[in-house]
Amino acid sequence: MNTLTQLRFLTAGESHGPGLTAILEGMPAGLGLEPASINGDLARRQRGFGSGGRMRIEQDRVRLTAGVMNGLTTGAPVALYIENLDWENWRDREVRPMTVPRPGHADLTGAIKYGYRELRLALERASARETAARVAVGAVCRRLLREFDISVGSYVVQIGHVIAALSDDLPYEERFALAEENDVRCPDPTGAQGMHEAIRQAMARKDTLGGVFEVVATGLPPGLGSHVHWDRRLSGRLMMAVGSIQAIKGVEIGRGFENAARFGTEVHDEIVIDDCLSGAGARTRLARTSNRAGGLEGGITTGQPLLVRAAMKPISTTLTPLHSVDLASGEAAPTRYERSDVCAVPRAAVVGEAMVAVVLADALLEKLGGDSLAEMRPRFAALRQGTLADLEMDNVPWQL
Ligand code: EPS
Repeated sequence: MNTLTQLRFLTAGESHGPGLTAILEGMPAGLGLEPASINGDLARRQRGFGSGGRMRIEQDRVRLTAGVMNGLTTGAPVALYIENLDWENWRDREVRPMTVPRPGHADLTGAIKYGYRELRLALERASARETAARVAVGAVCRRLLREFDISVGSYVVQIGHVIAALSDDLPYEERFALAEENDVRCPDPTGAQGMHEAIRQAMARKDTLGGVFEVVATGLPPGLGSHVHWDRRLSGRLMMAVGSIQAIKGVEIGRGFENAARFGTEVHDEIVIDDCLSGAGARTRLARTSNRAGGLEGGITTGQPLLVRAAMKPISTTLTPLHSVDLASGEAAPTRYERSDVCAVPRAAVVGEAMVAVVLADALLEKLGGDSLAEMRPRFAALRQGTLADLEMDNVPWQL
C-alpha cells in the first residue's frame, strides 16, 4: 500500500523501544544533506504547549547511516535513525499488564486484528511517537523541494472552540514566521493566547483537545499530479498522506467543506490575463483572481499556493476515565491513565508539513524524472508555466 510513485519510505520502531528507523528510497543523487537540517524539523515537532512529560525526556536527533556520502545523497536508500531516550526508563523493567482498552486509541481494534494478549503491543506501534520518523523523512524531501524554491510551512487555525482570525492578505511566509513565535503555532497572537488558555483549561479539567491546522506549499510549478486516473490525482494522494497521521480525522484541500455551502460562481477561481507581464518581450501569463481551490484543479497543481487543512481529534488518553471493559476480568472498568499529551495539534502541524513535503517531492520526481539533481534542474526550467505562448491551440474542428 503506497500513495507514492517514485519515492518509497518505511518507518519501524515502537514508542518505548530503543528507537525509530526510516528508509527513504528514490532520492536523486547530488542533494546536500546534513543531519542539522533534519534536526531542525525534529526540534520543531517537539515544541508546543499541551505536550506531556515525554517531550521533556526526548531530544530527537537523527543519525544518517546510509545513502549519504561526503554530505551528498548518492541515489541509494537514505537510512535514518532516531534514538528513543525514554528507552532507558523501560528496558529491563517489569511492565504492568494493560487489559482495559482506551476508547479512541488502537488498543481494542489492534488486539482484535492481531490477537494480542496484551494491549500495550498495539499502543507501542500506534503511538504518535512514530511521527518523529516521518518528520525526518519529510525533512529530506523538503531539502529536495528547496532546491527548486518550493517551500512547505504550517500553522494552527483552531484549537477546541478557539479559531484564529487571519486576514486573507496575510502572506503565507509571514504566517509561517509568526507561527514559530508562540507555543501553539498560531499566526494570530490573540488567537494564540486563546488557544493556550483553552489547552490550560483542558489540563485543569483533566481532558484533551483537538483542532485544525493548515499546511501550505508555495513556489510549486503548475502541472504536478494528474487528472487521468484516481490514484494519480494529487488531491487524493495528499489526503491519504495527511489523513494517515495519527488522530487526523478530516483532510480538505483549500476550503473544501466551506465551498460545499456556496454557489459555483462564488467558489471557482476565475482566470484572467496577468497584464503586469504583458508588453514588449514579456510573455502573457494566465492568473487567478482567488485561490479557493487550494492550488489544485483536476488533481493537478495550478501553480498557486497549495493549501491542505486537517482536523485532529482530541487525544484519546484522558486523565478523566472513560467507560471501558477490563478484558482480563470481563467486567466493566474505567480506563486507567497512561502518561500522554493534552493537545498535540501544534506538533501535528509539523508532521503535516512532512507528509505534504514527501508527496510533493514524489510528484516533482514523477514530473521531472532524473536520477540526479543535475538532471532535474534543466527539466524543471523547461516546464510549462501556463503562459499563452505555452498553450497554443489548434482551434480547428475535430472528431472524438
Ligand atoms: C503517545 C503518547 C505519549 C506521547 C507520544 C504519543 O507518549 P508516552 O506514552 O511515552 O508519554 O508523548 O508522542 C511521542 C512520544 C512523540 O515523540 O511525539 C501516544 O499514545 O500516541
